[in-house]
Amino acid sequence: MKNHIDILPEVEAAILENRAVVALESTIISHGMPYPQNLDCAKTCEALIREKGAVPATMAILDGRIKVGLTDNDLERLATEKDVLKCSRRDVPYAISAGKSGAATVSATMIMASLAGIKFFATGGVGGVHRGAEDSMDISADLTELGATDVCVISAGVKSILDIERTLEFLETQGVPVVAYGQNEFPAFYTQTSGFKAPLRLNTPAEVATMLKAKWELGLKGGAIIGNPIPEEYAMPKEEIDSAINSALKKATEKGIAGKEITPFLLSEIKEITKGRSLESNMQLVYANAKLAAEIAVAYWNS
Ligand code: PSU
Ligand code: MN
Repeated sequence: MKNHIDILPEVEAAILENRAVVALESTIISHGMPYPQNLDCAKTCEALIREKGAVPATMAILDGRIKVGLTDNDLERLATEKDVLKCSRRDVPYAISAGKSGAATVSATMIMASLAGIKFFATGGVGGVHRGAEDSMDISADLTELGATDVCVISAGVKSILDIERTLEFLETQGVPVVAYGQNEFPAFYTQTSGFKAPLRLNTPAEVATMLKAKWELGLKGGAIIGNPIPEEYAMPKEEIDSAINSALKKATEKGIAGKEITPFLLSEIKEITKGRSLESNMQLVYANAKLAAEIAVAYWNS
């Protein structure tokens, strides 16, 4: 395995000593946010995780090597270079064989975390079942990864660019515990609520850690999603975000955008339409998730 993977010494030491480590993804850096906010967000997440007593490990592929934990210079490359691939599970082997650089989506980050022995991962939003998936069959590889790989993902829920109801159904089929943190409804990324009740509600990091311990002690493969609602002061007004999402979806259809391009396209359109307000919300919800992920990881490794 070490043929293809470099683990930062600080991260490796924490893993070997059973100390809390939190994985972070890099698609959000290379394809989810513009420069320089992307770099600022990546560095701030790492700092917040450290403040909570855990070690951050941002994941990516650089020049054909999987990197578990990135240096500031690596983060800068991912934030600025133009030819960074967006890598989900299927794209990882090619990026390695061709010596390319690739940003890791949720699915690829889960794989890299699992290879290194990391169990907790903070992101903004996971991919899901796209609206219209009954025709396009566009279902994110993140969802099947959650069914297969033992990593808990702390996110702000599922954006309403996606079909939230079908995403929750698909996760049930995959056997993935879906948790709303501290409320009954599953959160919808830019807003605290989605209109859909989550199958499960947990209220403390210790409750989440204990549930995962039970799952993995039983040998039940796969991850879990913790839906952490965006802090109220940064949530977007529902009408504003719904209208931005609908305009963005319409434009994507008109331009024939599909496949792996669609999520980055929609995020960038929504940011333009909301004059940057969605980007501020996006950054703040990622910070909240980084902090909660560190609290859960600390609770898990201290119990
Ligand atoms: N949602 C966001 N920002 C992102 C993504 C999702 O708000 O950057 C990224 C994540 O890396 C996620 C990926 O894993 O998009 C899903 O892409 P797709 O829809 O192509 O599966
Ligand atoms: Mn897709």
